[in-house]
Amino acid sequence: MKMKKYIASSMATAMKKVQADLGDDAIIASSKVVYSKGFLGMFKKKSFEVIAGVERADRNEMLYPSKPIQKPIMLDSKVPEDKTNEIKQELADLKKMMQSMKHQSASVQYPDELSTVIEKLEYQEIDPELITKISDELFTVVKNSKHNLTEQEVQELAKKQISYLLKDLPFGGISYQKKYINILGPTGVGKTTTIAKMAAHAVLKEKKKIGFITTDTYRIAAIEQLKTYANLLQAPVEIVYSRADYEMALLKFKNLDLVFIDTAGRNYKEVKYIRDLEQIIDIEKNVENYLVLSTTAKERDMATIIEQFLAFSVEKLIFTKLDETNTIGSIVNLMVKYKKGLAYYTNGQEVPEDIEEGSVKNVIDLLFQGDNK
Ligand SMILES: Nc1nc2c(ncn2[C@@H]2O[C@H](COP(=O)(O)OP(=O)(O)O)[C@@H](O)[C@H]2O)c(=O)[nH]1
Ligand SMILES: [Mg+2]
Repeated sequence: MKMKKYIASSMATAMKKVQADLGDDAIIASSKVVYSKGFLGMFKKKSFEVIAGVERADRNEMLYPSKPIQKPIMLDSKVPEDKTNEIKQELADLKKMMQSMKHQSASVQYPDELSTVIEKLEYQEIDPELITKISDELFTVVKNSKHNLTEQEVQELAKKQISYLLKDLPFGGISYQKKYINILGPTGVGKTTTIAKMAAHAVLKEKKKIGFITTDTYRIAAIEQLKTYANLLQAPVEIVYSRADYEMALLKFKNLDLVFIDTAGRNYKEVKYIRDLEQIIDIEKNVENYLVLSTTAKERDMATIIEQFLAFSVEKLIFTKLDETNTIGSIVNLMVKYKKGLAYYTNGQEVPEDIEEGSVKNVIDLLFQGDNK
């Protein structure tokens, strides 16, 4: 069977093309949404691609099919019995796909200048509910505007909407009001590297006398890594295996301005252990807790981690590895959902330079990056 590709701006148009070209006996081999590359991944165009063909008694084609055909859906009514279940499954899948596209196709009704902005937010994987909220607001403004708004003007309005969502959350790094900086988060997200960046700033810019405590004693390499950074900054390190060690460390560091605590939240038990340790120092008065998350993780998994650490008074999050991803909607989604602020984001492995303090402006610039360049 010869297969042909049909591309159109909507699935319905693609199907019409197939029907006009091949008639009612057409077999759909596959259908999908495709995105054109666009500039810096921002100005992508969405289209629908359908691969279809008609059954012909072409022996060579049957023996040497040009392409493998994935479970075809028959459009004619003469369907063999044993295919019924398969088709039912296909239809269920198709229904699911149509449902997931419902929101997207709704945005097609919006004027072009609005759709482009909405597509950018979709590309960044901003929560569909938030997008609906933002686009409804924008649509009202566009509709009631006396003159036709440019895409740039609509985008500025979208930025204002997002600023509004973030307006009550805390932003920015260490306050230097509290002595202990407790860095929480799962292994591998970049806690130790981020601590080194924060600590370097505290020493070099703020001229603070600092020390490090690590409770991450699981891997020798992790201890050595912290020691290396501490040596560079000529700061002491205490390795804590027990509650007694911990109390001793606090005592040793009584004359320091700032103490960074590197933890290892590997599982629930460990979280409890750190929580127990935290009881020793006066939590409310002396500790700033930061939870570190990697933007390369799935949003659902990041949410689970935030929930795991809800017992701690974490006000602000730190997002790492922005250099390894193009989509940062999860930062906005999680901040809004859990009402957490943004202390820092990091964008590379270089210590101390690859770190920025969080601000509403920074988040918005990251979301719309690629514009104005
Ligand atoms: N690309 C990239 N890598 C990072 C960043 N921050 C940390 N890393 C790397 O992630 C790995 C784990 O970092 P580490 O600080 O040991 O994580 P920890 O286990 O949470 O303490 C190391 O290879 C770091 O160099 C970042 O912002 N971008
Ligand atoms: Mg570490």
